[in-house]
Amino acid sequence: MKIYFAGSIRGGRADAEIYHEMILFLKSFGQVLTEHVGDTALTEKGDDGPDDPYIHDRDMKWLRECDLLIAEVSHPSLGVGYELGRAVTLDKPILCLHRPRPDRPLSAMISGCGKIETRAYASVAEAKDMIRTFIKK
Ligand code: 6K6
Repeated sequence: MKIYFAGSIRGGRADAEIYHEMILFLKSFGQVLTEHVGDTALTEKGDDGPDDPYIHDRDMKWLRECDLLIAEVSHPSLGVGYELGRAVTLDKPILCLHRPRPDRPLSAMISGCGKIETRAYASVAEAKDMIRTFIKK
């Protein structure tokens, strides 16, 4: 199974450790195409890698190839929102995980999308249960 994990990069890396834990867990189900998203050494500023058109085209290829997309959306990211929209168009199964915050409600374009399964979690252990249930469906 090919899994596309989406999480904030240039949007900010405050949740990088959580992405890392989720990706480690996802690897027990299959191949995570976007393992770099959970690299805790990666900062929002680091731009010493490939150029942006390369990143976009490679990630879109992976998005087309994947069997499902799991996104952690507590920390808002334009790139993750873009990936979600594209994945909806590609008819991919999508699970969006977030830690609810009263001062920062999830975008209605995510929570209101019938093709995106959105789940609120409090702990990574709880998120892992949600991931397991989603993948086994
Ligand atoms: C590292 C630091 C800054 O830029 C980089 C290299 N960039 C990326 N490499 C791989 N995937 C990326 C990169 N930038 C964005 N993405 C994709 O968009 C990932 O799959 C993430 O899920 C999402 C993050 O978007 P932003 O807008 O937060 O960067």
